[in-house]
Amino acid sequence: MARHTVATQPIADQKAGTSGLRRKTRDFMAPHFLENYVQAVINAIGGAAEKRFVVGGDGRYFNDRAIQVILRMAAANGARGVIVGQNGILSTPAASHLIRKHGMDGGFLLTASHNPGGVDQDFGLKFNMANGGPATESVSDAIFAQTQALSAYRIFDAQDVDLAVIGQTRLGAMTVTVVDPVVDYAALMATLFDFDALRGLFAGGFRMAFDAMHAVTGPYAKHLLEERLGAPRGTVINGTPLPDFGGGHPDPNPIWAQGLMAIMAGPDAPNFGAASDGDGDRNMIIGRGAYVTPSDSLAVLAAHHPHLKGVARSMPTSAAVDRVARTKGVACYEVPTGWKFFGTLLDAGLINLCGEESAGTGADHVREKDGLWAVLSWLSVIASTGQSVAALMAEHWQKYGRNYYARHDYEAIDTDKADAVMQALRGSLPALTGQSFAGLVVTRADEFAYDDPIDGSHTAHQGIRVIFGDTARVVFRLSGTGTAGATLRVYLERLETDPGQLDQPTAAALAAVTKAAAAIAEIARHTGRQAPDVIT
Ligand code: VG1
Ligand code: CO
Repeated sequence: MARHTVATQPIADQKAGTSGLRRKTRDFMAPHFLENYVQAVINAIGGAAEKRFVVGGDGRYFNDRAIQVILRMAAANGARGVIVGQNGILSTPAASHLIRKHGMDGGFLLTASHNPGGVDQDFGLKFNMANGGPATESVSDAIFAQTQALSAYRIFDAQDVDLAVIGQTRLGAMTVTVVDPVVDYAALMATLFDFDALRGLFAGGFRMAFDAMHAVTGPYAKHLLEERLGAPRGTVINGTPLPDFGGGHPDPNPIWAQGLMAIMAGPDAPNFGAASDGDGDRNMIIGRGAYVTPSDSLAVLAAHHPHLKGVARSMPTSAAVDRVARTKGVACYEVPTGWKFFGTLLDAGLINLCGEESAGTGADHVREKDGLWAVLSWLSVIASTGQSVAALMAEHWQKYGRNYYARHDYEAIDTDKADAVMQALRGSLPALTGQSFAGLVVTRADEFAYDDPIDGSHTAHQGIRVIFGDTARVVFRLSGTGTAGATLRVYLERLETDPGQLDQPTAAALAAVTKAAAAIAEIARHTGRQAPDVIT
């Protein structure tokens, strides 16, 4: 086995977005692309000598090859050991847990999350730090700087490590420990939830459907729900991870989880439905005739939390959770989009619940959002209250009011046109306050920037906010996870507190805000798009 130092050149544009580096799979497969990025990560963290890492991914196409490259590079850079999920499989929250449990120095997570998989689809790599959470902005910046200065990477010439067999092997001086991807994560869940109560729920005839979307959560959900909690076989659907996720987007929302939506709308619908994404960090919650928006889900979990310390949400997430926090007298933080911004608050113990409008909910047990944790949290609320999802939502809205919410995505727009929308919005900000659109008066308009209260870091350009008094808001933001052109996200929200107006169709409830957003941003004029591609 020989160690090589391979000469290379910087590859343009290896800049991580909201959550790691995401590119077309063929880009990742191109000569030096993956190797350059991995070496840049290693350089940015001061080398890999004597360090230990977790490596695993969501099972998408190229996962297996990429892992072998990372193992050979870690060994060649002097790493002491790696923990790898069997067959290269680890959900993102499970990887976060392994990093924390074993005091590792970080983790390489092979995933493009909810993006589709396959040779002509998307691939991605996230680097997580010793706290188990995504690389912070400053580490991400350091990695990017390394990608631009790189002249060589180190790699071993070696046979593939057999990742099918649990146990320990060696790659040079580095130990490779192959672990069952589910066991430690399931053990962690057993410490967080009352499994007896949940078993009682299913023993009493409660039925659910969990859509793993042919992605990583299949084995985790089957073990936890069917084997540990006694839900009948077949509760987990699409439960075998496939390299192309069955051809769909493993994105748990009403658009992409259509099969589950159909089951939940059917005559014999189970009591509860849920889904998770490619790498297992997102969740969708649905009851009989009751889809729960992720923003509402966060608020309901906050309301029923037995010992809430503080909460946080990403800026575009609705203010539903803010109202719960106010009632409970706990702090509520507003951070930029992306889980990396929750890390310092969780590490400091200021919050123990956080979430995003994009189907992400989590807590302080790991440093990633956690799809199955959210599902078990909901099951726990249902078990302890004895109420249906619909009844829980109705009660919640009666008590706190309802934040009607929708996100409109305009996908794969020319980058120039998307930038033009944002530039024009930025330019219009100073004059917006006081103007009226569709009967709504702008009381504040700004571009969101964040000062982290713990590490003092400053993050700018995190979305344009246009606020209409206490009741309505629209946010415009460009996605940082796409791989083709730009995606413009328009987040619409309106608070309704009239007890007789809590059951409107969302589109109707948001009609005025939607109209105002169109007038303010002139998306059609800048992009030629008359309507969004996806509404969630
Ligand atoms: C999206 C979501 C964001 C989430 C990110 C990663 O980012 O909006 O809330 O944190 O995906 O989620 P963007 O920049 O496209 O809006 V995951 O599950 O894809 O790692
Ligand atoms: Co994800």
